[in-house]
Amino acid sequence: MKTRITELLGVKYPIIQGGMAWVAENHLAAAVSEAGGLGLIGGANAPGEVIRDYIRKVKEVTEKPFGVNVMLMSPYADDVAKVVVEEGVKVVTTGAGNPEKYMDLWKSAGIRVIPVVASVALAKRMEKYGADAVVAEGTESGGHIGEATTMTLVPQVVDTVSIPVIAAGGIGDGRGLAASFMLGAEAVQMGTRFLVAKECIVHQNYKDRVLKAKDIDSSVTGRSHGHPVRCLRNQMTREYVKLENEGKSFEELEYLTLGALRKAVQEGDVTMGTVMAGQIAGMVSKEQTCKEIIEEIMAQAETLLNVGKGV
Ligand code: TUI
Repeated sequence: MKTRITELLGVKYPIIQGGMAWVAENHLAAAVSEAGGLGLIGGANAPGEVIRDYIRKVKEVTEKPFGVNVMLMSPYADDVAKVVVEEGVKVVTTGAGNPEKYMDLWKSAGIRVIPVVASVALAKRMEKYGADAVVAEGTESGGHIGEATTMTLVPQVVDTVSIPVIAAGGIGDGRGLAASFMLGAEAVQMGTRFLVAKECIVHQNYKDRVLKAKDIDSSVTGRSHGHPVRCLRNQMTREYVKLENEGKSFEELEYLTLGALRKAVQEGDVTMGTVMAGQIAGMVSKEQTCKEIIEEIMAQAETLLNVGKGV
């Protein structure tokens, strides 16, 4: 299934793994890339040197292309932005902000730059600033989210820009990939399905929570503060949303989320930790290797897309 994205990135399959904070480290990124997708290291809130170490570790185990996601709200974003250039990373995606100030630096280093956008306006602006492609991420996603759904955002971005569009948010199987292609996307980005990959280092409690999740098990914290984050419902989200509804400020609620993602990912605290996952969690029901996940999705999507061609 060749598209402008598989050509641009030099990958076999049009599948990109989301650069999930604390989750997408060297093991997951390397496994996805080895399996023919594009693995991403999630920059998250980590210092540049931590990301440098991950980059070197991925290079030790695969010669396939991989990328780094720069989380723009991170206090270390400037630092990570330089590290990707120094380490010769080929692909950078960005999240949770506008990466304009880094575009010249990255483009002159020959990096393929793919901002994640949650609106048509930002997609248009990114194209103007030289982005090679955009990820149009719907509100079904886990983590930091925008308002528009994938179904509405992707075709509107496709209609607006000429660069290729990657769909994200609520995609977890071959049907999601095929549907994204119908909307005009040329690849998909998936996070939640890779959370339960055998190579993914998240705590087993986190994986089990995702595997047991039902369709309506996610909740959005921080809407009233302009920092909406989708995660699976637990004691933390219930307390957060209750206090938010009582009008508590972002600063007053920070104690609930500080370090909470690390608590869930590393310590397996799925009661008071932040269990970021997308709405597709209800459909993720088995642990597989990255290779199994990617090959299963591709086989299913190819069958579905060929039906339309009368094969
Ligand atoms: O970035 C993500 N998802 C993330 S980042 C993250 S780490 C985090 N942890 C706790 C609190 C906050 C973040 C977890 N998940 N997805 C890409 C994404 N970008 N979704 C939405 C956006 C976005 C939203 C508004 C991008 C740009 C934007 O506006 C920029 C502008 O200036 O217009």
